[in-house]
Amino acid sequence: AAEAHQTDLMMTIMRYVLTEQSKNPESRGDFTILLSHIVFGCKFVASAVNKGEEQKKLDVLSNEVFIKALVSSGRTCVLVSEEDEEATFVDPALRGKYCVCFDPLDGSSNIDCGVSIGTIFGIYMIKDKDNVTLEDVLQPGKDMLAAGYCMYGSSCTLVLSTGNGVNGFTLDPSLGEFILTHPDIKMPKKGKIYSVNEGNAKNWDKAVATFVDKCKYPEDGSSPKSLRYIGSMVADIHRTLLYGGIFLYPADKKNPNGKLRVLYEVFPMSFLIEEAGGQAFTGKERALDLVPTKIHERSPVFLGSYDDVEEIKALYAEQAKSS
Ligand code: P6P
Repeated sequence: AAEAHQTDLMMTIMRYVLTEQSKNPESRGDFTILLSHIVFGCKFVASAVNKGEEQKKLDVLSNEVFIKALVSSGRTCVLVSEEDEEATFVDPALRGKYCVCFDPLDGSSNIDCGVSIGTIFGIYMIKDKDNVTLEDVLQPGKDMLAAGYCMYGSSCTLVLSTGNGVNGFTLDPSLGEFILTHPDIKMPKKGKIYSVNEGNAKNWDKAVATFVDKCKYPEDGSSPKSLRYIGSMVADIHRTLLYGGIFLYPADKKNPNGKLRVLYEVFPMSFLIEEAGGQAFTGKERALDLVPTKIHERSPVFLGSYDDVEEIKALYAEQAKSS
């Protein structure tokens, strides 16, 4: 008991990652170093958001901070950012073995009204260190090694998975440390919430329209689901992870590929949702099986509690048969 007392120090995100690293004896700590630079970027953005910087400056500032932090980590070789039209190929002298796809400040249009926004990131291992190409970031989401988001709201919460479940860490500003507050997040198998922009209902396909109708007018006499839609993906997904339910950003007649970006919105969130026991579906296939061809391509996405996504999959299967 005395020993336990000695070591029972609070779990910080870096101690957690080091514990994970120690499970792979051959690991040289590169991933831990990469993650420490991502954590630095999140702390920097958290303080800038709290200073109430105006949106335009914050968008550019957060992108610069993450690009500089990732390059200077010496552990990356290709970076894809929502803010940059082209991928960043790291100078060979500073090259490492990881690729990072990220949205430095997703939902930033919500800053001025105080709605939570966030950084979303996904991490891949490059295929061939001596031949670094765009192919290294056009891998299917299932090949990601890790993914996470940092939500900047009333508190700053970093949610991370390195492939062994999902853990949430809350920034303690007095310590400047992310402390484990949500260990091993697991989603309810079925939820009572659906999350979609109903303003697009006019343009939905039959499967989505039927699914949403069933949420509002259940045929089995159960009570209707609640609609919760914040319009900031990190906030909507954080609630979905903790409370369950389903988040939908469907294709519609105007946007056949939906709105959300594959590499740094759909893939990282799908990775987390699956690690927490849920599912992520594009309307055609498992989201993480998608093989992107362009770094800013979009995809429709339905993600959340396992049973809820099963229902939309069944409706798309029916729609495919009758089309
Ligand atoms: P809509 C924010 O602009 C964003 O990229 C995501 O964070 C969010 O889920 C989505 O767009 C909201 O889109 O069309 O409902 O406003």
